[in-house]
Amino acid sequence: MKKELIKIIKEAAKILKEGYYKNKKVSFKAKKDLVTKYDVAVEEYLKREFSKTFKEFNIIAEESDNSNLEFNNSIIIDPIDGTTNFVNGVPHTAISVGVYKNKKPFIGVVYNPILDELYYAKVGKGAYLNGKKIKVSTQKEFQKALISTGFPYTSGTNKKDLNLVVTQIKSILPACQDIRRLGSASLDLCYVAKGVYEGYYEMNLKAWDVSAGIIILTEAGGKVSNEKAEEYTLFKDKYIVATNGKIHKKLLKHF
Ligand code: LIP
Repeated sequence: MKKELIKIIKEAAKILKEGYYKNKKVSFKAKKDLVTKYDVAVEEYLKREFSKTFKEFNIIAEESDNSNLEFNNSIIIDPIDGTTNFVNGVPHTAISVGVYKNKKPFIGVVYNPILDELYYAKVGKGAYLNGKKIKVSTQKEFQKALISTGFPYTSGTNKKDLNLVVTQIKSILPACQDIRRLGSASLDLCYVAKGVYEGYYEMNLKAWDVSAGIIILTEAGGKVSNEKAEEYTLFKDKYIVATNGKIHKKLLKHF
């Protein structure tokens, strides 16, 4: 499956890359939630090619109506993760594709065509960046940990969510080395996987933001949970907490 999957993703990425360097008309799904014709075009291409090639999977995708689809043998697509970056010319934007068999993780691919970085992992086989094995960092000290987060779209309209974001930063920032906000959940997870960040957390993400990244991070030796230290469940949990494993408990104390 690997070869065909990557071939299709790299082909779709040409649409993303072309759009990245153009002036774009932006539509708003919600106050902070953007979409462009490129999100739709990348998604349509992936859906068409995946459904021809991988007939045993249904396809759950960000810009589609998924209401009649059951999550089981599924390919979960975010055509452009980091759309705000894509629109504004910040080169942290990626296609994210998570493949699940019987709801269980199978393969994750995250491809940033601007930086030409392809992250790939198959369960049990390790995680790779452009073909080279990646591993999480070995840092155990929270004070030396670089943590990443994201701000949910709901923070523009929902006071409670905005307050939660602020409360967590107030608690975590003095305790760690520093905090980053890259703007693409799938890449944030890959950055923990390759040892750049020690940890990452965010609320209100959708399954397509993280379906691939959690496979890549787990295969790189990391740990993923919800804020209560329970297994993270796609389509259900409010928070994702993802780390190198060594600082997991220390990060969870701040929730
Ligand atoms: C985005 C995430 C980002 C998060 C945004 C949004 P999109 O995904 O990757 O980390 O902060 O709220 O969910 O909408 O660009 O695919």
